[in-house]
Amino acid sequence: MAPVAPRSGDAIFASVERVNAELFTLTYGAIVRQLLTDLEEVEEVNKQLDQMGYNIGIRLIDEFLAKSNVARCVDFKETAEVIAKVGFKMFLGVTASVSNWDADGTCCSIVLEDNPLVDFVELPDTCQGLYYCNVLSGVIRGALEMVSMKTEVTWVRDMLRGDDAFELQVKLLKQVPEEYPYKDD
Ligand code: MYR
Repeated sequence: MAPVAPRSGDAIFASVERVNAELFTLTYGAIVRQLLTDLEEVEEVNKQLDQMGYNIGIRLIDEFLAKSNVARCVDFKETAEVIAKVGFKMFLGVTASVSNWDADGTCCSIVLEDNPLVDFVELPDTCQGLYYCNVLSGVIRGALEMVSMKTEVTWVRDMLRGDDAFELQVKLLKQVPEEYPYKDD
């Protein structure tokens, strides 16, 4: 029998629709708990979750583009809507809304009312400062980097910290021009 290779984080994340959602949520919780045990400092756990998300995002974008059939977005506003309405639906089973645009259309909020990652979660006082869902900010950052957008993604509101919603601020830092594999001569 062929050996069974362990599945990477991105594979687990991308196949959420095929696994029991509760198992997925509990598995994510177990990963966070283990990181808290191993790393001790919540700041380090935040960084690690973001990095894990980034590693997922840079792979997940291929699946997203292949399955969603979305056309190239005309601007960052359209990209944000696609993430909120198509991306979150595809990978988390919920939709989000986009708001709080700045004047030049390079910074907005993605607001989640419903977040399956936090079902069953209650943070103890020792976890003050933890961004439990930091994997999501990393996923968005990684996915957008693969379509030439450097972004900064930060949490503004977090229901686990007593806020009334989950809100991610997504800021476009740089749009790298696409490189084509051939030149017009
Ligand atoms: C384009 O090429 O212009 C389209 C870009 C769409 C980027 C969509 C990125 C999807 C990220 C999914 C995040 C899911 C979080 C759970």
